[in-house]
Amino acid sequence: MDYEVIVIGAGVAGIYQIKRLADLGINATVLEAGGDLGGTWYWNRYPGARFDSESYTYGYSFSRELLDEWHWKEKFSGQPENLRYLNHVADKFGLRRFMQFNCRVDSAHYDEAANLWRLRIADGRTLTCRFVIMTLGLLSIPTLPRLEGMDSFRGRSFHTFHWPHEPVELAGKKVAVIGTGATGIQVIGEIADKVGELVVFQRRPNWSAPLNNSAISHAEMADIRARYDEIFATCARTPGGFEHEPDRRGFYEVSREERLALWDRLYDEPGFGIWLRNFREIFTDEEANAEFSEYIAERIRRRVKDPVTAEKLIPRDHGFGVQRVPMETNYFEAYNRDNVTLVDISETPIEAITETGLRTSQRDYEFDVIVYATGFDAITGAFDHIDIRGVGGETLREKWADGPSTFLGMLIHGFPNLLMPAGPQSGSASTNYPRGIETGVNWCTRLLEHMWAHGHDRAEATEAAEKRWTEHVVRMYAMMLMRKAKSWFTGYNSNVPGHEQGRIRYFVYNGGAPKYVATINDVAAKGYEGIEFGGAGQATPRDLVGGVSRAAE
Ligand code: NA7
Repeated sequence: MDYEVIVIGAGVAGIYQIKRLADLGINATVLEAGGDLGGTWYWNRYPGARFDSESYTYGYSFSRELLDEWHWKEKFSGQPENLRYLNHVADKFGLRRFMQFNCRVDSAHYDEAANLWRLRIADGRTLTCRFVIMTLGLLSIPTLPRLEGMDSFRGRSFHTFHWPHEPVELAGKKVAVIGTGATGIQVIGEIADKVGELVVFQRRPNWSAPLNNSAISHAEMADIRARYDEIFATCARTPGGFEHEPDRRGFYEVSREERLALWDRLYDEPGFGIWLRNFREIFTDEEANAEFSEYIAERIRRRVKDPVTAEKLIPRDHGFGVQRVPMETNYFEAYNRDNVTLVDISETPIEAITETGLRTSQRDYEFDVIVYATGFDAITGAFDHIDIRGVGGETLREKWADGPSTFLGMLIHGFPNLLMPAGPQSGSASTNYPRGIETGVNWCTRLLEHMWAHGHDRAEATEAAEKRWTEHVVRMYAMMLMRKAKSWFTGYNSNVPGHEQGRIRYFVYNGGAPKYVATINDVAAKGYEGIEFGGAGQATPRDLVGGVSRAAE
């Protein structure tokens, strides 16, 4: 066997996972498809890419020294700085030597007789391991529209995820942006005043609100450092894993004036407060949601000068917050500029990409650059891209064809020794990712330690436990207005075969971080109820699991 553990993916989760394994002296490696570490922050280099989480709640919490030495320069830090941070973490803890880059895993097959996983790498190698840990990212498979002529365009075109590493000259250029999700909204706000001409092709508008970013001074950072314990404790007790706590007053218990006062305040505050500090009924009660959505619509009307454009930017098919809320900087003001045009492609669809631009049902456009901000094959897409086979050759792709089923979002019946610290239906999928990721990695690592301590060499979620968890996840959707929205939260993607119909996929756990953590801790405390173990009953000798591999040596 080549490794005791192979981790797939060197993003925020993979970096922390290998740190934990390295500390334990386990023979482990990380395989990463990209040319370097960083995951989301390695790939998404488009202008305007930044956190929507407060930077200091996004960073790792596991090392006091790291917390004490890192200065987040902005409340919502941008991609270059975020990538620098992840590199700093990897270098500080000597993790790079466990990582293999440009290493795409094509398949992972469980060999029942030998009780090991056999991974085929795109470079032709086969690697074996006892445990495989999937830290693949929830939004790591970008999806492009299926439009005629896409290869014929003679200018430059790319998905935001594949934004080139070298600077892209935009000054004076005619630029198209297709898509107005969180990504499109970041790009548009950032480039509107830098390009010659910008045409935004919008299929459905999204509700969004100001990010209200600002710099963090040395004095402010010193204050944040002094409060880190308190900050992480707050994140741990809020449903979203942020500092933002919902307003516990009942929506209907306070007057309309009090509601407006709260909303006026939240609109000017930084970050997701407008979403997560709001009344809880916004997520569950149609009327409450409609009243708040109308409040935000008024804000849009006040910011966008042309009333026709303003109305086009106001969503009609869903209420505020039932899809992931994009946070914006100068987004609505972009449409007040003479060089920016909004094209509603629900009225005039794109018919084809041409050699010189694109054609809608109404007219031809010429562009130098076409930016596809068209989203991702979310949550399960990265799993579907690897040929994963478990017991009896069952493929995960088939098993999850109608949506994922998991135990705690971390194990899958029929796929022993495969762990997902931040998998579909886990607590991290709907919360401030790194907070959920640390929880998931710690839990998976503890499970492995438990197994090594007891000489277990096989762990598999029982069918009953998986069914129970999945039904629990499904039941929680019943309360959420989110179930009605066509968004990646529920598995909708018009560019992925089988995902166009808006049939709900129960992707995320909606019970909130505290309940999730309590549940998984309880499972562990009860001796991993719901997991069947195989193997001896005495500790695995250290030399069988140890001797951490140093890929780069
Ligand atoms: P999203 O939120 O899935 O947004 C994708 C956008 O692209 C959305 O406006 C889509 O319109 C649009 N889209 C997708 N396919 C097409 C085609 N074929 N034609 C026209 N328009 C299209 O992805 P993002 O990258 O913005 O955000 C993903 C997450 O990244 C975000 O939530 C954060 O967590 C970070 P639609 O609404 O489907 O009509």
